[in-house]
Amino acid sequence: PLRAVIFDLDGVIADTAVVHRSAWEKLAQEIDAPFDEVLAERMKGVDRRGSLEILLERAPRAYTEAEKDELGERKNRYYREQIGSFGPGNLLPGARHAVEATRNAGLRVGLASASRNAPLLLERLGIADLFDYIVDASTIERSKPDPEIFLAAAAGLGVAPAACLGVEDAAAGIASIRAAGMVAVGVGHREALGEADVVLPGLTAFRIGEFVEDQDRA
Ligand code: B16
Ligand code: MG
Repeated sequence: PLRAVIFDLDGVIADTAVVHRSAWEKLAQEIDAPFDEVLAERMKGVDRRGSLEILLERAPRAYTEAEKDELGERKNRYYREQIGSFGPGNLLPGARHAVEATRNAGLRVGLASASRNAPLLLERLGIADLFDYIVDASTIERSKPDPEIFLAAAAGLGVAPAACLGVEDAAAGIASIRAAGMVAVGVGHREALGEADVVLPGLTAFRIGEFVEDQDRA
C-alpha cells in the first residue's frame, strides 16, 4: 500500500517555474544564446549546471568552467531577486491543501527539489514544517532524470520506493520518479509529461483518497 508522497517544489507547490525560466531567458539574451519553448521545457526540473549546459548547447561560443560558474551564479542572482518578495501567496492553487490532506491520510510527506534555494523558498511560503523529509539538493550527484533524488527522499522517509508516489511538473522529473520505481503523477499538460501514470491540470485536482484506494485494491 501507499505510504508516502514525494512532491517536487518548483512548478508543483511554488509558482517558481516561470521565475527560473525568465532568469534563464535574461541570461540567454545577455550571451546571445537562442532561447525557445522547447529549450525551456527541457531545462525544467534539471539542476542549475545541467540547465546551463542545455542553454550553452547553442551558444555562439564555448565557455570555460570558471565562466560557467559565473553564468550559473548570475542566473541565480536574477532568480533570487524575484523570490525575495515571495510569501504564502506564491503557493500554487491547491498545494497547501494537497500536502495537508496527504498528512491527514496518515502518509509521510517528502520533498525532492533539485533547487538549492528550496529551504529558503519553503520558509517564505510558510510550509517548511509540513514536510517529514526534505532532500538537500547539494548532496545529490546526478540530476533528474536520474532517480537518485527520489530514492534519497524515500530513504530519508524510511519508506520503500514501491510504496511512494511522486508528483512532478517536468518530463525530467517524471522520468526520475519512474526510474525510482514509484507511481508518477504529472501536473500540467500531457504532451510535456508523456510517461506519467496520471496527469492532473494542477494540485486542486489532487485527491489522495483515489491513490490510496487504487493501491489497496491492487
Ligand atoms: P537552483 P524543482 C528545479 O527545482 C527547477 O525546476 C529548475 O528549473 C532549476 O534549475 C533547479 O531546481 C535548480 O534550482 O538554481 O535554485 O538550485 O523543480 O526540482 O523543485
Ligand atoms: Mg519542478
